[in-house]
Amino acid sequence: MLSDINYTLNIKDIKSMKAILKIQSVALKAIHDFFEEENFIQLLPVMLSRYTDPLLDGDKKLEPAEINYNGQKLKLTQSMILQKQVAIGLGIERLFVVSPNIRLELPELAKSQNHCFEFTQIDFEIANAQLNDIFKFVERLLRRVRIDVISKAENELKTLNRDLGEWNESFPILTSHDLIVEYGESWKEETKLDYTTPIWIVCHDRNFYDRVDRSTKGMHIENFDLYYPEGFGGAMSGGEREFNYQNLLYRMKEKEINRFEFSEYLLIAEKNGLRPSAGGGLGVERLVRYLSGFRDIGDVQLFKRIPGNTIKL
Ligand code: ASN
Repeated sequence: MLSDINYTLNIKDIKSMKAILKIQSVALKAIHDFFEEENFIQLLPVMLSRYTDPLLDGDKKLEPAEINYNGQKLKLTQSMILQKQVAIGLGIERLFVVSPNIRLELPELAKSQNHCFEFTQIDFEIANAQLNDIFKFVERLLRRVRIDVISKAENELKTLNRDLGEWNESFPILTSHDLIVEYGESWKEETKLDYTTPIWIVCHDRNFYDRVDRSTKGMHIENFDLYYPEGFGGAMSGGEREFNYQNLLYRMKEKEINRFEFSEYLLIAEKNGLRPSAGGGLGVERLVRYLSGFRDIGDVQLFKRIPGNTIKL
């Protein structure tokens, strides 16, 4: 019986799920079309590697999952940032990957309604780009997705009673410092970020690969998050990248990262194999959640991967 299957999968309403999946298909097609028109090369995802993005984003999670294969310990991808940097260094100047990530978030994060321990991101990187280039590019990309969804998934939006509203031409830019002053340290609680248009939030002390500008007074970190309007929360993160060997070593030390775990990456950097670039990763499930107007990320995954939940299939 279909109703029994729905029960097993925790799908509340198959009609809504089909509408969500149609919206997701239109969004993915718009993203692919846009990247192709903008002369990006699509790389295939990597799922296992010697080391992966250590993340350092403040969310509590377990160590990256590891498997033993042929006498090697390999980690499941948390993000392809390091591979993106190396590919840029090889001269692939504009690239994107539809990249599955495994992040073993602690069960308590289920209540954030914002995290899946397995999800997909559209990870992209542009050689010689700076934050402003990325902002303009993503604003155009998301506008394209929005327009395509409104025109090609009109019926599905109606089924879900979802009105995507209007957006500003360019999205406002705030700093994490502004938000701490306004809301305190817990500014990330998305309900507080209830703007009518997406917003950029810059300068997060996060990862060793984020470029730090020490030329201005204090320390400015050239990275960003993008938040959706209406309190739908985080859309993507990214930044300008550190590519200089000495700076990378310095940042790893600052972040208490064991440099020896990243030996090949650092060797490439030491041989001047990395180049300036910037990019980011757009979470597909979070995009679909926003487009279809659901609050809980689990509601838009056909096969849910919510922290702490028992996997049914
Ligand atoms: N994809 C992100 C980036 O490009 C990294 C991440 O997902 N942690 O910066």
